[in-house]
Amino acid sequence: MSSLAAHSRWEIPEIATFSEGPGGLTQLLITSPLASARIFLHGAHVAEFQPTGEAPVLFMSAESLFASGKAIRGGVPVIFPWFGAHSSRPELPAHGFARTSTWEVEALSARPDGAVLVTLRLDPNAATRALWPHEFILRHEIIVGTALEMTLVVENTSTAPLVFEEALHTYFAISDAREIAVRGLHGAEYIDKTDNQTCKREETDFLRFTSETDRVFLQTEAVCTLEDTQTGRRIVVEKSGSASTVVWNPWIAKAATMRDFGDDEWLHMCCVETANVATDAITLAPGATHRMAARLRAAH
Ligand code: TA6
Repeated sequence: MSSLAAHSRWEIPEIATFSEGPGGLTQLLITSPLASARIFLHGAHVAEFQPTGEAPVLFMSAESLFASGKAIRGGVPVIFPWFGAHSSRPELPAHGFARTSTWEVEALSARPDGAVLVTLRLDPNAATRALWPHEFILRHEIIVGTALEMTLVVENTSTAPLVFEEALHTYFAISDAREIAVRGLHGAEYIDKTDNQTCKREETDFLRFTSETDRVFLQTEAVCTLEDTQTGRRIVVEKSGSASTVVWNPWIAKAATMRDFGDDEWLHMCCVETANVATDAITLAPGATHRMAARLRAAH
């Protein structure tokens, strides 16, 4: 049975429909009175989110690949079970396997208020076990409404503790990276990945981009706000179950090395990622479940 035929039973006419997207990837298109969204089963990847009457909230590279086994450059990559390069096996795919796996639909419904709820699920398979020999169930619960709510739910179905890193690696659409600031991280300790992983403390509440920026903030539950001084738009990022926030902009030189990213696209994006990484990695007891959630909304 084709992937589309297998999913047609979930469809909500005129609100939530499955179709073949770029690269033949199965996509769920949501058009509710509150917002529109595009979600790929590939990586349980929210690629687009646009509240009604607002500009798109998420950035998507015009050069992104859409292909089996390849990461999508933009939207919200789901990072699990490790962040960045694998700690002991550098040959393994960066940021783990969740974002390049095909997830299954477990639930899809519309709420009376017009929000659409979808749960995507990833179970272990030969490919995941070859990379990471552990048993788990991973769910991505997504609510598309005036805000975008994403919850990564990890269930430890094994008889041993599960240790993992995770992130909702959100790419935000902005007018000009030189004209925006990220508020909320004043005083937070971070690892500066552009300065030999040096540990520093954020001195300002108005983090601006003036060069390549790659900061892993630890032990912070802060609400972050992206302030676009050009458009006056603010995007608020609330979170729960997350002790880390990663802030990234590749800037000019790194952008030029990225094949799936336009040379000038660094101007129009920044990542503020809801995560549990490094010393904030999660150790989950057998049979236990962990939830990490991010809630994104545009505010004026
Ligand atoms: O979250 C920031 C980061 O870890 C950067 O170091 C950069 O590697 C970025 O993720 C993108 O990683 P990717 O594997 O998607 O190219």
